[in-house]
Amino acid sequence: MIRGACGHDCPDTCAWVVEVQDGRAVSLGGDPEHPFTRGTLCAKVNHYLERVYHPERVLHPLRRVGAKGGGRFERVSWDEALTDIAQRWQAIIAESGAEAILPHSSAGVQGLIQMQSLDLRLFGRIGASRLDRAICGHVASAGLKSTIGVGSGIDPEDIVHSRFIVLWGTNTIVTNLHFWPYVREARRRGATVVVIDPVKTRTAEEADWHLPIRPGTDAAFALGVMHIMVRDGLVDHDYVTRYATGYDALVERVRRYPPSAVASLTGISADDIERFARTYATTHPSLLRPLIGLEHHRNGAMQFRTIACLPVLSGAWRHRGGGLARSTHALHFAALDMAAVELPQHDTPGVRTLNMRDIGRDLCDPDMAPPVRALLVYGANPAVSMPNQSQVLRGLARTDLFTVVHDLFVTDTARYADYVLPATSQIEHLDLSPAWGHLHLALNRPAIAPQGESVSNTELFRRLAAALGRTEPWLFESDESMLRAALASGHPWLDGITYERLWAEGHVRLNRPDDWRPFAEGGFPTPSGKAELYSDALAAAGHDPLPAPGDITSASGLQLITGKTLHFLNSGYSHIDRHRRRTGTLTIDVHADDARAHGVSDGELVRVRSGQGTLDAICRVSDRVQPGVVFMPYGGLVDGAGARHSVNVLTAEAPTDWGGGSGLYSTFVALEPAR
Ligand SMILES: Nc1nc2c(c(=O)[nH]1)N[C@H]1C(S)=C(S)[C@@H](COP(=O)(O)OP(=O)(O)OC[C@H]3O[C@@H](n4cnc5c(=O)[nH]c(N)nc54)[C@H](O)[C@@H]3O)O[C@H]1N2
Ligand SMILES: Nc1nc2c(c(=O)[nH]1)N[C@H]1C(S)=C(S)[C@@H](COP(=O)(O)OP(=O)(O)OC[C@H]3O[C@@H](n4cnc5c(=O)[nH]c(N)nc54)[C@H](O)[C@@H]3O)O[C@H]1N2
Ligand SMILES: [Mo]
Repeated sequence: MIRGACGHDCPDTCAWVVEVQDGRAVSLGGDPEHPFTRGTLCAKVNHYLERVYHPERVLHPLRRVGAKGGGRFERVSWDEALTDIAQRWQAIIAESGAEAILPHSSAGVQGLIQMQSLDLRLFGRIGASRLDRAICGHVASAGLKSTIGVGSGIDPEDIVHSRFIVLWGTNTIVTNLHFWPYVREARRRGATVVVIDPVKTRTAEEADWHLPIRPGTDAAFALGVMHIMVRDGLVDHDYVTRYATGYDALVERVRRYPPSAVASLTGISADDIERFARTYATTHPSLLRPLIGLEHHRNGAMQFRTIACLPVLSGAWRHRGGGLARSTHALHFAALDMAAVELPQHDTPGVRTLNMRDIGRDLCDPDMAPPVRALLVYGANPAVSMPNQSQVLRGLARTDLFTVVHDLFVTDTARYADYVLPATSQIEHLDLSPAWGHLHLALNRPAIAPQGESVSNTELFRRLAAALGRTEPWLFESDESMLRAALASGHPWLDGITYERLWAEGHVRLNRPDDWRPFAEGGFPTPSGKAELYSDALAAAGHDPLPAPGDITSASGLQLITGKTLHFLNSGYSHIDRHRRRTGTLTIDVHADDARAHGVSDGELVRVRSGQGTLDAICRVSDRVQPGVVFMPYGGLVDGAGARHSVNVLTAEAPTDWGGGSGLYSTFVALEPAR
């Protein structure tokens, strides 16, 4: 039995145990001793070994034969591949400078060193373009930071102490399944669970109260709630006076948002806004639990900034289980010594940063100086996951672009690669697994040898460094040595949590104090040290210094939400038959009124048209969506015409207000019968 942890981009970071016989993994199951995993995995990872031993897995370096996008490759040796890659890169560096090389990576493998260590060192050293990995979480963090100084909050496990829980733009049962038992436990102890989501998700169906809000209007809703709290004397003035700045200015601002006005913005009735505000402000502990849904809007950061004012006004932070609970990543990374892992002191200064969201635009920009001439994609599948898919594919199809993809499968992106290099699965490499949904730190031990000629991300970068003729010893540091360095931070939350202990026990919870209430007595890590209801920093950056509805996109058409699905992990698993069969052809959920207005009916193939592109999908007339909103599953799916398409054909780069993200859900579409 070998202990490890799931490496997928998911808040749960489950711990697992792998049984190996004769070098082959024969079973993989949830670790019953892990408090969060509780011995169960999920619809995807229950079949992880099918992924490991999948016949379509890339096991050797491949070189393209035929046209880009055709997906035809021949096997080559590692030596051939590395020699050619190094020569091509060196020629590009000589002609255009190292910024012409763009590494594009995401959280495809979510672990400490496989996600960001030797890659950052190598590319920082040679001065390649830097990547702003801002598609997920950055906007939420940036928005929350403007108000409370952090993007995290309380330990999510403390939700069991809460009595009023708001799952705000998160589909817990689908995307954060292992958190649901905690929600249920809180409910058993008497908590009310509210879901605020434009879509009646599985989570919304399970809630005590579902508020089907109009997309992108959550900040307006929060302003309405604060209006009532101020009006009815439901503000914790003692807390606000001691620990917040800008209250008087906020009071002026929220006067403009009486329930009637907010009702017409949000689609939530004035009565429901009144009831929510009263219950929220008078029930303690009360907890807001947002994840990502709110950030994929043009006004994403302002949405987070504004809802973060609620627990300040209510004083919810005083109570155990009160306040706000979002990603715990920042808590893990604050404890671990990341500088020792990334060695930023060796970075080439003054190098440009390109936002991952703009990959299509950047690859197609003839005026970019220097142009992107080489692309290395690892732990990401931008052909599916980034906005404006048609433009991304046009960029990837450029014959003068040299593309290398490191992955376990020939992904939609890899089909355009000059070289595809084989990556190890999570049971074949070593890593430390900080989680963004809880405070348990796990060590992922390799259970089997790398399959075929696959290599881990860290080994790939050691090989690339050697092929490029680099000799700095820190470009070749071993995995174990980097993990030990990260653990040796001296941070009190890591006291007694050693490599040896993790090796033996598999996972340990960070030493957060018992009854940890980070902001019970203020201490917000903002410039002023207080919760900033008015923000000078935002004013200086040219934003509204006060909470506001933000730019509520109101184009004509139906607003398209493209959310996560049960059987896929972003684009992952979409090529595996078991999962593909479950989800099948691309669908679009449409309210009956909209179906009638657009002349489309249930089960019919419809053409979905946005400003960016067109896609065919099967119409599902459904009361899961409200009038004016449609829902399509995100992932690599087969469209109505049998072609593989991403819903990102329909989305635009649409930069968020701040935080560098993309308003993926600020997309508007029209429908018509496809034939
Ligand atoms: N099964 C599965 N689990 C996953 C993933 C997966 O692909 N599959 N992906 C993982 C990743 S990368 C992430 S980031 C997390 C994301 O986890 P979540 O944030 O829970 O997931 P999303 O689907 O991005 O959005 C959540 C909800 O926000 C709602 N929403 C959209 N716009 C608005 C709005 O304006 N206001 C409100 N109130 N709600 C809105 C959507 O309808 C959706 O139900 O899930 C992770 N877990
Ligand atoms: N329309 C729409 N678009 C979205 C979203 C949405 O809700 N709607 N969600 C956004 C969000 S929140 C996110 S996080 C992004 C996700 O965007 P991506 O991260 O680009 O998407 P994934 O499909 O998770 O791609 C990860 C890839 O990493 C590979 N991989 C796994 N392990 C390893 C490894 O050890 N090494 C290497 N080299 N590769 C590995 C997997 O096989 C997979 O192909 O998508 C964003 N795009
Ligand atoms: Mo994400």
